[in-house]
Amino acid sequence: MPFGLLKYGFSRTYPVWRQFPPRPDLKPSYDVVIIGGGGHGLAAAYHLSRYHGITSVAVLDKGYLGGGNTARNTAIIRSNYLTPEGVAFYDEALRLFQGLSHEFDFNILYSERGHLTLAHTDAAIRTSRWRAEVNTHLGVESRLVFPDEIARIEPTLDLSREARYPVLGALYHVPGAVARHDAVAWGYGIRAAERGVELHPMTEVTGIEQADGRVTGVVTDRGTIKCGAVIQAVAGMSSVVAGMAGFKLPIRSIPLQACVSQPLKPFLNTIVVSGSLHIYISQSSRGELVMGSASDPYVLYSTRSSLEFTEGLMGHILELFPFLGDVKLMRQWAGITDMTPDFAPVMGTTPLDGYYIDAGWGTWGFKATPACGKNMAELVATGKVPDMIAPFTLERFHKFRMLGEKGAASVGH
Ligand code: FAD
Ligand code: PYC
Repeated sequence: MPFGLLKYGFSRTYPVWRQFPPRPDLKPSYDVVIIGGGGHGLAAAYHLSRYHGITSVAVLDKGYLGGGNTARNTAIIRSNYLTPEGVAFYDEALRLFQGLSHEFDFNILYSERGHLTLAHTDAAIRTSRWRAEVNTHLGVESRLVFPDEIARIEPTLDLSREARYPVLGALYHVPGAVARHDAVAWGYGIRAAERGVELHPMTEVTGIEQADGRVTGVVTDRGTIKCGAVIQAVAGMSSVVAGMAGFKLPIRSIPLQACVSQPLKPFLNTIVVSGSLHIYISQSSRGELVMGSASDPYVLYSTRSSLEFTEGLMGHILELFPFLGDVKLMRQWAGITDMTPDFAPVMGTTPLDGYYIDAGWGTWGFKATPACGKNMAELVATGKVPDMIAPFTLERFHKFRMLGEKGAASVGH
């Protein structure tokens, strides 16, 4: 046993390992204030400080850092989207994810598994083929596979013709991956703080100050601070905070639930999704099955869990993996997801000068974290909208330039 562990075991007082530096007092002003200390807000702060030399930055979060949807997601990373704009953006994110442990010198447990979207109907085969072709055209490794090959990729999946919904084929996305979601927030936060960014958990933004059409400051429950620019990155609360800044978002906020089982010996190779059964499952590096299904069928600002969710989900999980009947469920939770009408995010400028939006991440924003942080920081630092995120502008809803990404949402959201 390592000596340090023994000493820790016999210690009367346990020193707490702090991921982040202690919260400082708020200064009267900053160049940039970031509202929301989830993965997105922290990634933007990191990119501002590391790649643009902007270190007068305060990240404000009403709770603890990384405690929102960053802590609640099922950590799926993929770029097998449907629209060319979506594929290019999520592929940039996936490539950044691949290098993130190295970038941080901190292990985010990035694990490439492959991602199988099962098709149980002719319509689902058609969408899979469409996605495979768009992906291949843009250099993303996705292809249509059929039961013989699926059996080799995922041998424990029930592929019998007698199943209630037999599997006809699947979209196989080789680079599909998972990562430790908390570690992503820790990595960005720690490395940003080392460069001078201030991290302010338990600091709620309650108002936005403006003059002559430009943002001038934010009101918080710890006082008012002035700033030159604001990035809003408050997944689940985007409409509420945008309302403080005086504009509306085309967003409905809907709970999404997930759960994990007791740990099992590794048996699941890939991330398995069924768009028709509306379920998905992967196995964490601790052996737990991480599972989820469709969004709750109502708009709600509450993170309660429901029995309807687990009953519906487990019924379908057992159709795909009947041998899991005796496995125990350990934990269940929910997050609030900000859904846009076209299932694509909103990134860019807003009607308020100097106030930038990073929203509409619904059920799909964890995988976007590195590319979102990079591009939002570039936007703030240069004042120019990077080409990569130009299609995701808020204006698209007024100009009828929707992106139509629903076919690539993993399940019915
Ligand atoms: P968050 O991590 O939610 O951070 C926003 C922060 O803003 C919060 O910490 C909150 O406290 C803070 N905040 C809110 N209001 C205020 C205020 N007034 N003042 C100060 N701070 C405020 N995406 C994927 O890509 N893959 C997945 O597998 C996946 N699975 C999911 C499963 C579930 C159950 C859920 C709920 C979501 C899932 N998502 C997934 C979506 C993903 O979790 C989110 O899109 C992503 O985490 C958003 O990151 P964020 O940093 O923008 O938000
Ligand atoms: O975007 O892949 C995804 C996803 C899976 C579950 C929730 N979101």
